[in-house]
Amino acid sequence: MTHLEAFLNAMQADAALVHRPENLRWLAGYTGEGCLFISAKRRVILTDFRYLEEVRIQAPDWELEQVSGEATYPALAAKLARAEGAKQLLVETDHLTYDAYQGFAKAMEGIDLQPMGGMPEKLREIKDESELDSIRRAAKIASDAFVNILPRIHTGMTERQVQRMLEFEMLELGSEGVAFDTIAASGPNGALPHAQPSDRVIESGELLTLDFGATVNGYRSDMTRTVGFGRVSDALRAVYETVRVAQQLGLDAVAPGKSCREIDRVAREYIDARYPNAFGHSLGHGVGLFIHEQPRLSMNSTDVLVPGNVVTVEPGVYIPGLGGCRIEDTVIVTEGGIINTVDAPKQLIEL
Ligand SMILES: [Mn+2]
Repeated sequence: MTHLEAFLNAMQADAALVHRPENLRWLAGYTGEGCLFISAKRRVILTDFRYLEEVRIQAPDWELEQVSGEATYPALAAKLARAEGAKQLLVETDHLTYDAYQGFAKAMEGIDLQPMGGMPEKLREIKDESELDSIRRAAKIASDAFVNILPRIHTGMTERQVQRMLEFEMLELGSEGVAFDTIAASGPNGALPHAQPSDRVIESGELLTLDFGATVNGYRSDMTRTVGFGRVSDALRAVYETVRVAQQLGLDAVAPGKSCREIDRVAREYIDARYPNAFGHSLGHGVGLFIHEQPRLSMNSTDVLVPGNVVTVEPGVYIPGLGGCRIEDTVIVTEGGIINTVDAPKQLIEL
């Protein structure tokens, strides 16, 4: 079944208007601007002059409606909805701005605009072979980039210098761009789970947490490694070892049919017993066209893993004043277990 067929099967309305760029790519293979109008009979890309050629090349099976002058997005979408006799139209209310929504609502008086809800997100949870291939290629680029720069990073460099080196290496290896803002957090900055790289100079005895990913065909990868510099203290070494074991426990727990909450619990209990209140985020998340997708490995998830899911396993320990450590892999759930897309080393490296 194609993504579009799955979408039509799940669509509880006469028609839908899709705006998220990632969903345009997922449904139509189209990477330009604009939106999609989808009904049982019509599949239409609405866009402007700049993208007409992209539509013809990337989505030859789709009809095209050109936005221009009076023919605005709301006017064209309303024309299509009325021509189809649509009574309800799904829209991404969690993506459209208030003003954009008002524009469509005004043009479509008499048509019931309804939230699309989590429908496309739910469908995107299960990746097909071509999506998995892109994610694996992105993960390999990131892993290789990390291994390649290890001999070149050293004390005296700033976090931002390491960030630039890592990102440049991923681009050199074929990444379309970074999957998200790279995190490079050294010393006490490691206690901030989402620290922004700064001009702080890395010193001997410190840990450096690198959280980064590459992008291939719009699909992202996600990995984190923490490395040491010089001789790392016993306190930091113990933090590292706790996270490493917790991450392995989490990986070992991932399998089809397993509850996401249970997987989170296994890693969390191990850390909580040693460092109470030091692991405050969830264990992992889905990865795909978005860096954060469903399903989530978290305390309040009700999801159960199925083959085709792609999730991260990323426990961490964060101790204000001392520092922190996180280790993360992205794994594919298969019929028989998992495929780990990340193959970079996980023992404590002291540079
Ligand atoms: Mn992550």
